[in-house]
Amino acid sequence: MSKQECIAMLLAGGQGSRLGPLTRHIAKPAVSFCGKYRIIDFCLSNCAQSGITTIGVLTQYRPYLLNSYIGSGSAWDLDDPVGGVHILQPYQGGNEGGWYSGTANAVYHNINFMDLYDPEYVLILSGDHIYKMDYTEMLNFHKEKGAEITISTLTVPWEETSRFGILTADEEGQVTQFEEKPDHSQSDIASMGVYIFNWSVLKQALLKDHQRTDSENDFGKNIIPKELSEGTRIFAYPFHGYWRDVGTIESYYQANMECLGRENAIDIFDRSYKIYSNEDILPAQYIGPQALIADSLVGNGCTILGEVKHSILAPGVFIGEGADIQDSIILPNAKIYAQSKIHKAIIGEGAVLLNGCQIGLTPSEPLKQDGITVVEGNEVLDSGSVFEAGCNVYATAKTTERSKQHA
Ligand code: ADQ
Ligand code: ADP
Repeated sequence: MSKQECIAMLLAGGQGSRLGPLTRHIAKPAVSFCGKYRIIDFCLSNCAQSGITTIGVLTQYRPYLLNSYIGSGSAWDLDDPVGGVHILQPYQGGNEGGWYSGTANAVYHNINFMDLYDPEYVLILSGDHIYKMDYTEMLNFHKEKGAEITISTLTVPWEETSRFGILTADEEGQVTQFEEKPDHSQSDIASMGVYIFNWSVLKQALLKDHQRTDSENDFGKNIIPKELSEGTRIFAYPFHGYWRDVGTIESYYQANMECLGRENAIDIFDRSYKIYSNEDILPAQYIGPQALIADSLVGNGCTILGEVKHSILAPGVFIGEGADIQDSIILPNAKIYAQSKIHKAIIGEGAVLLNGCQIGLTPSEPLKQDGITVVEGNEVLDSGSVFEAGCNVYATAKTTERSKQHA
């Protein structure tokens, strides 16, 4: 295998428990985004634009759709004959293998894969981030600083610091302090969870971490603080563009909706930096004679007979006559039949809502989840089903019935 200067390891395998009903059937990075993409498209497109064509995708949870979606990687121009995109699933057997316990453990289990390419640098990425970033600029920064580890950073609102790894750096950009998700933060500079490591430093760090019985084998909780305490040269690379971690229902909903506002959103219309996707080939949208559509993004293969306002419809969605969709995200191939009303909701991939369903219209008491109602993928809701605002439909009565029958 020939040597590569920089390869990427993409953490795509977490269970995504915070996205709840949307990831019941699909791994988080394969969840649809913005009427056209799947979340992983952003990282894969960034790699392609940065000339990084060897990527290990670390996945363990419901990998089938992710596997078939990534395919050969050709959609992102990543079907490199030397490198390419490789899906690395955990394996059982011998003393090694088993489920990945934490982010660092997932990378540890693939040391052999990285050794095959003998890289100078390894870029660690998360599969649930929406952003456009040329990683070559970060790599140049890493080289100029003589860093051993570089963390990509941005400034976050003070009230959100407890969601991130928070750091302080000196005038040169060298990291002096790092704390994972602190209760009380002294700084508003956050780690994006995007790291460049010198391969020799990463390998040693992973081997040492694996020996520690008190480690959770996580980059933010264990590897970075430990390396900092041992004097490793860690630098903070300041990123200034749009970046969102869409790992929760609220952040996922918000990042989608920001695309409608167009300001303070990812610029999906910028043709000089394209986001590629491996969408199915579908026919053009059909807009019926009574349909009304405003302030919305509508994917290919949709049929719209009713009204759609300030919403995002992914490919293959059906909206029946007299249906009314507002402030909502309808994921691929969901079918909303006649006279159904949907406000501020996310309807999961392949869900079917029969005639006259009402989702998110009646306020719940007290209002939950910022009022976002979620219907699980592949769920079939009977005619006239009513779900109050903020209701997370993890399992409807029907699913419970079905699972009882199978038990
Ligand atoms: P978190 O986002 O909380 O913090 P976490 O969700 O644990 O980190 O994992 C990051 C990525 O790795 C996610 O894409 C997740 O799906 C994936 N992942 C998790 N466990 C995995 C496993 N066992 N195998 C494969 N993939 C796995 C991190 C950093 C913070 C930083 C934030 C920025 O720890 O310091 O501020 O990211 O969002
Ligand atoms: P969230 O942050 O939404 O809870 P993550 O993507 O961070 O989701 O993953 C949650 C956790 O679930 C991770 O720590 C991961 O290691 C664990 N996990 C994912 N898949 C499995 C699995 N198949 N078996 C055991 N644990 C898993």
